[in-house]
Amino acid sequence: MSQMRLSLDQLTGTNRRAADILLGNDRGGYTVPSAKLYPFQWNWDSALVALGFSVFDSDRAWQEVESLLSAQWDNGMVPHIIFWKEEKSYFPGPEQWGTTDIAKTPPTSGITQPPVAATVIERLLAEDIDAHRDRAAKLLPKLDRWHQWFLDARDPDGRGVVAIMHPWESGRDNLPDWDRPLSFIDTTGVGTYHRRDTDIVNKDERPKNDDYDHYMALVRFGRDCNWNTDHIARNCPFWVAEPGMNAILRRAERDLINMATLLGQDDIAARATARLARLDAGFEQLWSETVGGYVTLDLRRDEHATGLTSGSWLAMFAGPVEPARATKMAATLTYWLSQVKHGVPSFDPNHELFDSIRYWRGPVWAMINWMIATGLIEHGETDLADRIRRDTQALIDQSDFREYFCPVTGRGGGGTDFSWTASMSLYWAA
Ligand code: 2M8
Repeated sequence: MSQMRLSLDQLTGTNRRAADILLGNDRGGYTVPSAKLYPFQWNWDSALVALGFSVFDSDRAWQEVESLLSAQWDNGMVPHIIFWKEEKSYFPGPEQWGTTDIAKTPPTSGITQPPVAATVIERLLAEDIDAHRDRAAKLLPKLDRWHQWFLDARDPDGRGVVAIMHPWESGRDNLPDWDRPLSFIDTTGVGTYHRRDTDIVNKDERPKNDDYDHYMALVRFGRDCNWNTDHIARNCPFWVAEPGMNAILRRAERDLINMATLLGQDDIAARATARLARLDAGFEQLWSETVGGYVTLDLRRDEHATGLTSGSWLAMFAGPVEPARATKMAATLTYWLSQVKHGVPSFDPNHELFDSIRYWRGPVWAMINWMIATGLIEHGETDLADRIRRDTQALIDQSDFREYFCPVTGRGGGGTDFSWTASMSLYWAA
């Protein structure tokens, strides 16, 4: 569809079906990622879904980001899940997060997710600056506070990279990068609980029970300190900086600067510029000469991960990568794509921990593909970007709008009628 503006009635075939998925997952001002598996509003899903809505209903696209940012905490954090309605089919729910005193109404989780919202809002604004100026102007201060929260809460020592305190914060839940940092966490106190996800989808496509024990230990850690960001930064047993989150934040700061400059919000532009300088410089710490790319850094141990992930390519989405490195990255990515039928796998297909169907340990995700392709185009790698776009649509054509896809066979995995897959098809890939 590639960003043409049409009315719903003008959409046909795959595009109409994608739009119908978004409308079917619309709960009135916010969209759930997938009706059964994820029945609430998720942070980066929502932002990315707004792009799909923007193809046929610009007002609804703005509502999506407005409802997301309306859940911002007083400290600036925009939570990763907003529990608008009571719904028992998802675990962990509001009781486990224990944020009712902090989040007010409705309850939310206690962590955040990659802040792709600014990048999305910049695109919504660019469609018609005069028409959308007032709506955007109201959101910029919220984005500014959220981005500032990242530096204050997740980089209090000023290293120039922001940490995640939970794998869920990265959005890439069971990436092999977390295995070693998680292995140091004591899970003896987590007790028994009932996972709901494996009631709905095949357990081979989900994180393992041992992963969930670690996830729950970290939720308990956050809840026990009432999500106190100082305590978390000093004591959380999981504290890693990863290229996906840091790249998306750097991109978000660039897009926030563009919008603030355009709308005359000079103080926001100045603050974002200062933050960006710190983040751009700090990102260098994620470069591993041994691995040959940007990798996760365990900040508690000052130790790089041993594999490249789909987040590594997001360095090109973040901003300019020096030509020699960009060329090397494009060559490695080309090699990855020669190893699988469809790209981009979420983890190095040659690494021993690659698992083609288990969630974030190998499968292809449409919205990551969009971000990677966007960065590639900005570095002149248009053929590679086009291959990724075509792969994305081929996967959807073969396996429908699934949560993610096996890079080897093209088989779909996880949830069905998935919002961000539909959004990416409609906005970009079809
Ligand atoms: C997945 O994560 C949630 C926890 O946040 C889960 O598995 O329960 C991830 O793919 C995440 O990136 C995504 O935002 C969420 C909803 O689609 O599902």
